[in-house]
Amino acid sequence: MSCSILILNGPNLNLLGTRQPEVYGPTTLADIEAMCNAKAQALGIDVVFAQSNHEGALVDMLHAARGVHAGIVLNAGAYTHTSVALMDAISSITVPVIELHLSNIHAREAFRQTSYIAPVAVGQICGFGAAGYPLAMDAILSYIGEAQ
Ligand code: CA2
Repeated sequence: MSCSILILNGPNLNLLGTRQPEVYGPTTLADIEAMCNAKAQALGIDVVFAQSNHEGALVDMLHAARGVHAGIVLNAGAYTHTSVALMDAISSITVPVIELHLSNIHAREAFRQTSYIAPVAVGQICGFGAAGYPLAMDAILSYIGEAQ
């Protein structure tokens, strides 16, 4: 059976490329999805790309990943800095999660330097803009032993 990974995006990331390109870059989420699909095809793996502005919907998608996806790349957006619910959801599934951010959250406002995701993630990639997505795919595949 082919390996499948979930790439999950949180609030406001649907607006990427439309505002604040100096912070988040000019690339749209659709561009990033196409990049991830092309990489998955080249690697011979399956990828599901999703986005929601709703915390509970993100929790539901994390739960639904059990038994379906071998790993998850999660850009939880601003919920990174607030959501005990997402932290508990990651803790309650056995699917490994890589935390991802476009920007370097450690070089920004103090409130962005706290992550509820980091303590329950395998690791974190941030500060590389859209290029972080394929990097995070490599990271989760390496972690689960599917690196090619
Ligand atoms: O750097 C990241 O990837 C973030 O997860 C992006 C979140 C931010 O709250 C996190 O601290 C870091 C915000 C995403 C907002 O995306 C926008 C896209 C276009 C215009 C405005 C915001």
